[in-house]
Amino acid sequence: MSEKKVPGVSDYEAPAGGWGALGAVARAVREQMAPMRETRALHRVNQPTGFDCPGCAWPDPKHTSSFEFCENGAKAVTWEATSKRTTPEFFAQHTVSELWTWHDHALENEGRLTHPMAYDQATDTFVELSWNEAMQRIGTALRAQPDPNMVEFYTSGRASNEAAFLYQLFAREYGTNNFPDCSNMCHEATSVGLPESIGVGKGTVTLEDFDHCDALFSFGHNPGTNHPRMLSTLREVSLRGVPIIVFNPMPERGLERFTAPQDPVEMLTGKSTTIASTYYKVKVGGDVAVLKGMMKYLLDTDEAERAAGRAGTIDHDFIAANTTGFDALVADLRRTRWDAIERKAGLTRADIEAAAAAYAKAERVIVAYGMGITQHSHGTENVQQIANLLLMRGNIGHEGAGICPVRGHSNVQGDRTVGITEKPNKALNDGIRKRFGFEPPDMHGHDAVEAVKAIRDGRSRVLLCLGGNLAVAMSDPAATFAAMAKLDLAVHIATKLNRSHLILARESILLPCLGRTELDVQAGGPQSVTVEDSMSMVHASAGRLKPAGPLLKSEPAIVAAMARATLPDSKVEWEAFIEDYDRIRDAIEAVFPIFERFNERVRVPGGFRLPVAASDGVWDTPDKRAHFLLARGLDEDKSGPEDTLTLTTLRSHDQYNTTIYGMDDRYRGITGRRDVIFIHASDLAARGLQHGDLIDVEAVGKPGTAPLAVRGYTAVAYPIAEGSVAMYYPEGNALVALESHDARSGTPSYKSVPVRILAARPAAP
Ligand SMILES: Nc1nc2c(c(=O)[nH]1)N[C@H]1C(S)=C(S)[C@@H](COP(=O)(O)OP(=O)(O)OC[C@H]3O[C@@H](n4cnc5c(=O)[nH]c(N)nc54)[C@H](O)[C@@H]3O)O[C@H]1N2
Ligand SMILES: Nc1nc2c(c(=O)[nH]1)N[C@H]1C(S)=C(S)[C@@H](COP(=O)(O)OP(=O)(O)OC[C@H]3O[C@@H](n4cnc5c(=O)[nH]c(N)nc54)[C@H](O)[C@@H]3O)O[C@H]1N2
Ligand SMILES: [Mo]
Repeated sequence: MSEKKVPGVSDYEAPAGGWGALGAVARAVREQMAPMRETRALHRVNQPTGFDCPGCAWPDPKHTSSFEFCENGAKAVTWEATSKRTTPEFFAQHTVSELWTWHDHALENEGRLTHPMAYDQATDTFVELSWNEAMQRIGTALRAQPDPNMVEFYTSGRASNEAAFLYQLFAREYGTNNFPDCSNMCHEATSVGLPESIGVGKGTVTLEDFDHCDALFSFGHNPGTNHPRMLSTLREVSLRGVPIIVFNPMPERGLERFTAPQDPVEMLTGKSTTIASTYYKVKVGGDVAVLKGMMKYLLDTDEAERAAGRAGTIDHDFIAANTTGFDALVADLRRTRWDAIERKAGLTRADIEAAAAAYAKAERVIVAYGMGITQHSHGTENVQQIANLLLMRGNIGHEGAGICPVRGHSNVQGDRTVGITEKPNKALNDGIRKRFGFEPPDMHGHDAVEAVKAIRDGRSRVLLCLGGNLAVAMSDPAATFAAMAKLDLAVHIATKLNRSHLILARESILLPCLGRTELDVQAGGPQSVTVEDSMSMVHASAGRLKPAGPLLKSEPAIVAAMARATLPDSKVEWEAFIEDYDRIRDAIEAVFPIFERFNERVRVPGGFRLPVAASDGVWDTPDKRAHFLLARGLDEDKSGPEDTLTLTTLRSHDQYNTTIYGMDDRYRGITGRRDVIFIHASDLAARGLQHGDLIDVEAVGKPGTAPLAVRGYTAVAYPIAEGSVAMYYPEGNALVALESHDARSGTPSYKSVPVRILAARPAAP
């Protein structure tokens, strides 16, 4: 970084984890919680009899005997279990017009919602109403819609299996498959790409596979911040001497070195474990080029090795026995030129070949990836090229090898498993028909981007949100906010106030719900819910804290109440379900046979794994084979003029998606601010700009239209890949057009926005 002093910008030299992490937890606890509540909450995270951490979807080690320390898990827990409250008195004191001017951090930092509230136009405030009245209003509005497809049922991935199952049941009995959900903005490229490749839209590895791999590749995810418990896994892999090869445009500290807070020696001596054995700063959007380059190397060396009478670098027996499409892939790779690969990847042929050689040397390889792969205009192709690379050496379907999409929200995978999908398959609809005796709709519904467009165009009039902050998470806030202001009814089931709640529909209702940490008592006694992690492990979660207020209801109970208010002749036994969630689980089992003996198996500590055929080398595709699939050429998506940079949007260390815990990003050396753009010194110099300069960022859009832009950001010279720039999410959404998404999966291109940067213009008079 340059010598010039810029407020809030410095170098962070320490490893990930360590005392810095412990200090951050102490701070989170101090700021949010009363001491008793905190200790009781933190010691129950991810314990067999405790609750599932709402922080991320990384699995728990088999035998969790001690509390696995995780800074960001602790922040997620303290944020939910806070002693602060957003009460009717608070709402009476602040008009919505005033709240709109607050920072996102300030809104949520008021604490937990305590009462059902509805917007009152006369006073421009939210005012209390009874649960009964709220439900009546919702039921009346839903019954008044001329077409059930004018209602959107949004889900954020924190919802439990039980809540999500009831929610999809309600929507389907009501008559729509409009299920926009956070997964559409997240791992949808995985859900669309992998079934075509290997017959299942989920990861194939288990946590135990990490004990057996002999090479590990990481593409586009930041475990130090977003799945910190993965650092313990990576550390063990590194300590076994296994190469960990990283492709990421940013130097992420958690992928570089880690001091394990559980390791007294590391903590007391200040030592750390090196994580990445090699770190390649690939250009933003350059992963397809890297993957193709690695596969090209395999082709070339395979021939040479065989010619020399040695074992080749490609597993032809596996390919012949298990796959189709290899010849087309070979032809595609032969056509792809190294100069195009190098330009697109921003890496040399020698670099890519070195990575490929490490891959070829290993017998059991895992590839882990995150949003750096999926959130691109070619996200599905990215995912499928990873599958190709693995299939070329038979690295899917046996111990120590496989593909590992690192999921986001703690139950985003489970929500999809239990029916949150806008494209139901026959088995799902048959299951519902058989168990419940109503006819579920076949027609495809809306995903997240389509839902916002439908609302914008007046084709949808009602938005129900089971958690989340859709307006802020979605691309192009100007367009999205304006769309949502046209709704007839917006209903938010939420724990905390956020900006989406403040975008007023003709009628806006907030319904406060219990969080993961809290006791959920129904007529049948205390209840537990279930979740599925990134590795298809399903286990129970039961909170123990006293609820944040006496009026809070559980998510399943709220969904059931909305259904009863809307569907007087419902065929579903809503009341019985809420008395005892075991009955919901029995119904899940009836609709989805993979949940056989659900209630029995989920009571075993640690839970059980849902079947993933590809983990056993069984390909659940129409022709029962795995498929090599092609990506477009590398020259086709040249975007914009010469001075174009590619912007990616990232999470800071102090946020959970749109929830901003604080304004610091410790590992990247940023303190007290988020209005920065990370850029390579050479890219600054080429534009006559300097570290610390105020700049404007303009998206390169359709010629002749006003560009999406953000103004007055501070340039931070940073060792990011040249030609790439990075900003924080959600601020960066102001540069992403609604139309800019993967054509195959609909995933917005949050991580490949062509932009231009300019010295800041003074604000218009
Ligand atoms: N504390 C915390 N935990 C979280 C979340 C959170 O916000 N905070 N969010 C949760 C959710 S919903 C999700 S989906 C996950 C997200 O977890 P990640 O997938 O780690 O999410 P991002 O912060 O978006 O980081 C993406 C990483 O990809 C890199 N990257 C960006 N563009 C590219 C590219 O083109 N190629 C490559 N190879 N790399 C690239 C970035 O430098 C960054 O390191 O985390 C979950 N866990
Ligand atoms: N530019 C850019 N945009 C992105 C991304 C990116 O990387 N870059 N990432 C995308 C990704 S991966 C995702 S997953 C989406 C996230 O999109 P969402 O899932 O919609 O957003 P969150 O910020 O996770 O939602 C936070 C809100 O959830 C509510 N909440 C918290 N806990 C609970 C609970 O237990 N129950 C209920 N009912 N409500 C609760 C609170 O009110 C809180 O304000 O954003 C996407 N948007
Ligand atoms: Mo996500």
